[in-house]
Amino acid sequence: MTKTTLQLETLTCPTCVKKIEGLLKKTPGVNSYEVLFNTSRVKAEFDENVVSLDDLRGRIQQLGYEVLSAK
Ligand SMILES: [Cu+2]
Repeated sequence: MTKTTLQLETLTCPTCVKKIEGLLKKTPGVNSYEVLFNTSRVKAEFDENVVSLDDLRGRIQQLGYEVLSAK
């Protein structure tokens, strides 16, 4: 299991959090996740054999949120 923290562009309302949570929930390989509204960060634990960090970034960006950095 791999852990990552993604820094997103500033989330402007709680609906953004719900949308991102919904996306992560249905993404195969994502074991657990937390979307932090105050810091606009996503913490996730995922299985690299199923989904890559690039894939996660891409999915969030496709949803309409810029991913500024990932570590
Ligand atoms: Cu919003």
